[in-house]
Amino acid sequence: VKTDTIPLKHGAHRIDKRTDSVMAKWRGYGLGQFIHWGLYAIPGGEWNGKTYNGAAEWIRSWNGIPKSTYDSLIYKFNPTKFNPESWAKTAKQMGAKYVTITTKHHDGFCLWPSKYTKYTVANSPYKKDIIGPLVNAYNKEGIDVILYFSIMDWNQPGWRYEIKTKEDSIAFEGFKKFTRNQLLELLNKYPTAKGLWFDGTWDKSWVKQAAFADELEKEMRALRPGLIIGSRFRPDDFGKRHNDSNGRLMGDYEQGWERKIPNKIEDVHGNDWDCVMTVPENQWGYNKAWNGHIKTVNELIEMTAKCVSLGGNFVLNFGPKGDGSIRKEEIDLAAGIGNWMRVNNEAIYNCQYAGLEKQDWGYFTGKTGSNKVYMIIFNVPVSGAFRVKLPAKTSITTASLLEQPNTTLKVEEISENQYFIHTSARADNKPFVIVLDLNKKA
Ligand code: FHN
Repeated sequence: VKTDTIPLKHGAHRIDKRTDSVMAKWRGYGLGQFIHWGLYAIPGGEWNGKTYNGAAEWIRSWNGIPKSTYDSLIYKFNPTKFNPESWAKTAKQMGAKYVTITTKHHDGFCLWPSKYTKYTVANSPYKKDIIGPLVNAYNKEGIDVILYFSIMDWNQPGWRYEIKTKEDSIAFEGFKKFTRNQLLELLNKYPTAKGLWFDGTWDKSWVKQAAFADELEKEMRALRPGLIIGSRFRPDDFGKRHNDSNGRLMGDYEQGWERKIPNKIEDVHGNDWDCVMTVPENQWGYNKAWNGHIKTVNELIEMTAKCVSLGGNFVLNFGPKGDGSIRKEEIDLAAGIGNWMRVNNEAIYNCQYAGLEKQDWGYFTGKTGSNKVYMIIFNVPVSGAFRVKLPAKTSITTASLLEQPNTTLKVEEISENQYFIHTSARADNKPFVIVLDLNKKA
């Protein structure tokens, strides 16, 4: 048991994981969808014929673009092909159990008609709310919604990166009020949202707001009991983020796994976590160019399996186009992942770390309170035999393929608690799942 050595007024609120049903459901999602959509989708990484190689949603910060010119993209926001039902169907088809949607990214443009700024959909040619119809469409498909919200807001006059003068301080106090108003507005407007996914909280100005952020977090949780908030929201008394100065996680889950996945269970320190991943190297908003390596269906399934095997959720990002349609590459990936998920989702949904030693063929997942463990296979040994090591007093009752539950696979005990599972050669080159029924002797 860790003891806290540094007295904190605004440190972690809890020592262990949440045990309530909302969080248990979150833990069982396994696979999610992220959506980055906003004005940046209109230029799509290109400005006056020049390609911007950085992340498309950051194009406003590119020196070549006057800020006011970027901000006037609001007058071009008219996504005539936006169809929330078809977005939700794509996510459903992929097998996503939750979606995280950018209500406001760093540029400050709000996809809902916020009362607190003019920089919203309401003042675009489109005029209508985007978030409400999306929440309804996803909920209708049985998909939970988490609202992404960037604290950093390039459009707000009160936003500061650092507070250096009295004027900065006055401006930033106004900005804090605005932020609180917007967050309470979102929670009141979209009451079925399960949580908030914060971003843009790394600047010197915000990391000094421990008391304000702590109070606001408590207020939001009181308004929406069960609300899920990750570790990117508030700093502690000393400006530490994610983990407080005593090393305890601040928030319901670790939000540090962006475009990277832990390698072993020790890396996650017993926390809940999600991994958010882009399809190319680092593009969240729509970028026409999509340079470099584009992840394949099999890679993304492997990432999903790896995350679940280490107790996390895998969240795949989509960057819809400015007209509201989703690019073909993303539709195809969703379909490909979905084809696999339809057959094998038992090894992903409500699954966790199985407590077994990792082997070279892939990843173990398991369900709490079940005797079954799943071997998600990505590398087939030339011998066709898959090694399994079990803890003492545990043996294998049966082994079968998840896709063909009636076939029994040969289990060979090679030494105490070590086995080979034998399969016949496979015609395709797709990941597959072996189910082990274990016998745990008392
Ligand atoms: O700067 C953003 C980036 O554009 C994107 O939204 C990602 C998603 O996790 N978050 C920030 C970088 O951490």
